[in-house]
Amino acid sequence: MDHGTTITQFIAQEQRQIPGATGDFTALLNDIITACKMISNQVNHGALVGALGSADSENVQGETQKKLDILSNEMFIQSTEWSGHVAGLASEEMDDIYMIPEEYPRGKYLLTFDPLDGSSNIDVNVSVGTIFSVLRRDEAGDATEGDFLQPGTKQVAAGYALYGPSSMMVLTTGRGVNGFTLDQNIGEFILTHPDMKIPADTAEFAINASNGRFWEAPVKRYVDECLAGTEGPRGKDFNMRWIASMVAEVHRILTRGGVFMYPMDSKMAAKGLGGKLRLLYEANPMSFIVEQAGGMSITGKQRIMEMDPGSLHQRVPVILGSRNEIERLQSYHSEG
Ligand code: AHM
Ligand code: MG
Repeated sequence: MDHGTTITQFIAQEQRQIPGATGDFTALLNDIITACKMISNQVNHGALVGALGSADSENVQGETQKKLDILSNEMFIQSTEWSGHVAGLASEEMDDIYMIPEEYPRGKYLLTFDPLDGSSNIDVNVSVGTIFSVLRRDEAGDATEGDFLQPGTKQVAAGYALYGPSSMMVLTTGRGVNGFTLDQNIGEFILTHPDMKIPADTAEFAINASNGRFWEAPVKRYVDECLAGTEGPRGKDFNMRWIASMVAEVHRILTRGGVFMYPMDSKMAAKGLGGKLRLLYEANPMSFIVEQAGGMSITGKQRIMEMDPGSLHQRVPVILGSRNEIERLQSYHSEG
């Protein structure tokens, strides 16, 4: 019986076309996939395995950690540290970079991840996800924090796992974007969404409107024009969504188009924050995926993937999605 193409087969076939590929990269992606299957399993079982609720601790950004944030982080480390493919790891849930233990060999890749994004949604059983990004490091030995501070254009691969009604993995290695659905019976991600493309036009946007009074003028103008509908300057009605789970929002945009915004606002500026979402393990991997699917991803004026990161947990404004809408938002930012 034909179960279709597994994600492992797909990656191996892709890598075979790259001259000089050693198989290290395929093996690293396999370890990441294993981590995501383990997290998917815990998320699916939820309260049955006592995984819900707060862990009574905070991460480096002062956010309360959920039990599943910590568990997912541990699963990611356990699945990837031993293999000899990574020189270091960095995660939303760890203050500093994670050094590979003495007993394991070091590899040529760096891995950044948000083990469970949107975790405020866990206890209410709404979709959450894992986001990851793979960078290269050419020197031997242990990684330093500085090695991770590469612009998003240097990413070798990026992806996310979405734990929703079905669990999915969406991946890019710079040759388009492909989506795989977890077949729980055989424990494999199967290619179900080949060559995903974001439609250039849309009539749907996503933003946390409760921050409206803090937005900058270009975002306020864009949203006001959408809300004005057929009578306004856009001449059409728009629909709005806010899941508060970036993986689920990006997945919707990859499936049917749309705009996602977590823009800069005066409330965050007053706290000295550069935005809500983190550059290295949220904004950059999502930008790589969105651009590979034909969309755009900017801070407002600037392409996110061209930013030079200043620190591991740096935050940035994020505006991404259907090309024609993001170009419009970019032009509003350049004017104002
Ligand atoms: P997290 O990494 O702590 O889960 O935060 C990131 C999440 C995104 O998935 C989502 O877009 C955003 O935070 C929601 O923020 P808000 O609660 O302000 O609407
Ligand atoms: Mg996150």
